[in-house]
Amino acid sequence: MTTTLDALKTWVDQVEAHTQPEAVHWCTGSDEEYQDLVELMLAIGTLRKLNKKTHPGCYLHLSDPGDVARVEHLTFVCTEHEDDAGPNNLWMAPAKAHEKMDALFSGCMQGRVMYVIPYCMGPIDSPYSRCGVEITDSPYVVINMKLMTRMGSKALARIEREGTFVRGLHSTGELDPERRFIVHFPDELSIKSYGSGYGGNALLGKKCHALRIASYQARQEGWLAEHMLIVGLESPEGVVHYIACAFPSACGKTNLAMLIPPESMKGWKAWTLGDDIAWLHFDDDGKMRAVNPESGYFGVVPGTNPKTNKNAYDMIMHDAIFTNVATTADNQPWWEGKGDGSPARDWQGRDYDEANGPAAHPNSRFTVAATNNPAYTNLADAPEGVPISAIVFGGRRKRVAPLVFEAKSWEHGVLVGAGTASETTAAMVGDVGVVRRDPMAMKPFCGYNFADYWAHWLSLPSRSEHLPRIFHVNWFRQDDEGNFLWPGFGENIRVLEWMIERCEGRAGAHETPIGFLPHAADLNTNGLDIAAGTLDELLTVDTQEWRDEMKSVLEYLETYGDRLPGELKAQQKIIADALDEALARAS
Ligand code: OXD
Ligand code: MN
Repeated sequence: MTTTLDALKTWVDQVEAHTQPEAVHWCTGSDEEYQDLVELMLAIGTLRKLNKKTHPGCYLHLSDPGDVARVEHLTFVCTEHEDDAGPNNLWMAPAKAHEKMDALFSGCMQGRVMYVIPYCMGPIDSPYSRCGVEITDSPYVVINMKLMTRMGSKALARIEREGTFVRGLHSTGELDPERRFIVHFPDELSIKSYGSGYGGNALLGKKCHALRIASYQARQEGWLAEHMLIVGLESPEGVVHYIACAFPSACGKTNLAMLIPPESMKGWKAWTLGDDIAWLHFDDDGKMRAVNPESGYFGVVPGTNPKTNKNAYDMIMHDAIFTNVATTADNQPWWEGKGDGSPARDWQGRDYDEANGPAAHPNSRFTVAATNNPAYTNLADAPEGVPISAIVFGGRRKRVAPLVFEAKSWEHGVLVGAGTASETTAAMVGDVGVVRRDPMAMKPFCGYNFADYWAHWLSLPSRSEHLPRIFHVNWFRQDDEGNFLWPGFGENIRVLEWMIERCEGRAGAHETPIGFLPHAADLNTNGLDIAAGTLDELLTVDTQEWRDEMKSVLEYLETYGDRLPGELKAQQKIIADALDEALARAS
């Protein structure tokens, strides 16, 4: 197989000449191709079959122990001017970056097969979708891309029709952290990634294309590429609202996207459209519509059990790839928080020994096609996407942020998004549990200067008169003893129900300096076992704490210097002044 598109053919030929693979394989995306690659990987030992009876079609991949997460400190955005990448990105001049990467790629595929993967991010026939081609020497990447994206012949046909595509070049190289870089050239719509086989670094359609490159493109074209799940909530009356939520990595996006309403919320249904990325476009009527560019999930495994996320638990019982989980004596996958069985071998393939730490890596992952999900809806493949009623920001905060509040306006909502903060998790290399600002949950993923990104968000009212309402949630508030105050998981639908009713103009709320909060009575707590005092605590905002938060947000925003949109500072001042007034009244 090859292509009729000269630009693609020329690029593939150049890469072949430069990396010198033993063979070139154009991926068709067929099931047979997937199976052949699985067999190849089983034969060379980079994939292991899991228990066929309990987990048919499931495989385990154990990665290099030094290659288990995204590497933000080795990820670069290479714009001509450093300021265009902004303080939120590491920057390298494009010419220097190409030179550095080309040296690494030189001859790196000798003795390996070079796979050419045409893929389409988004429904194959949607005007909102964008295509790319990833060249890689990793069969693991190919089989993951098969589950995660619409890849192969159909994508190639679209690329040949359109003539444009994002170029992603990847090699696992030597897996040497000293020779590992993930670099993006947004102006050229290209990505070069070397030295890592880990998902976010190697499956280039995901973070590299669908967020970093796409966010840059989206600004030019007037849409948004966001780190958001998309969930549809159907009320007992059959009305469906779609909500897009941005939470930082490993803060429960997958769980919320797949939530199962509790028994006591009779008649409610939830549909998963996406668990990680949303592309938000405007239709001809100015309505915001979302498509999920992906067609599968690359989710964090630990903590997944029938109580936390039954749909996920069920969907990974078959036809799933596990990366860096442990295994039981009878070769079933095992992880901390599975709630069943015990580990015999850990994620490095060693006999399990508690002294070596967790049996499954805290950032161990599953890869599955979206259609495995019992809450899959074929609207996930609808070219026109789904209309978005509400946008939700949130983070993992032990204190400060209440369970939920609604922004007073779009502009205020942009400030709320820009001020999002979370305690760090195992999804990225570095210390766990440190509070960091993660605006719109895009800190690791925005492909250009955050100041310009916020200006783009702030410009949207000029494109649409029907922008969604913006909310902020915090499922993770704790009491002084470190207990979570809110039960979370399926019960989160109660908070989403309040949002939906706000969108429909039905739910009560009271105005506070930080936004609109529900009274305890505005939340549907029928059948929920929660003490009145706990609910009050969840909905309490400590004025002084939020004043300090606003000061810290301002300090953060000011690191963006002159490019920071004045509107954002004006919004911060409105909130800070209102809090000062409340403090003065109280004293
Ligand atoms: C992810 C992440 O893998 O955000 O989705 O780290
Ligand atoms: Mn993510």
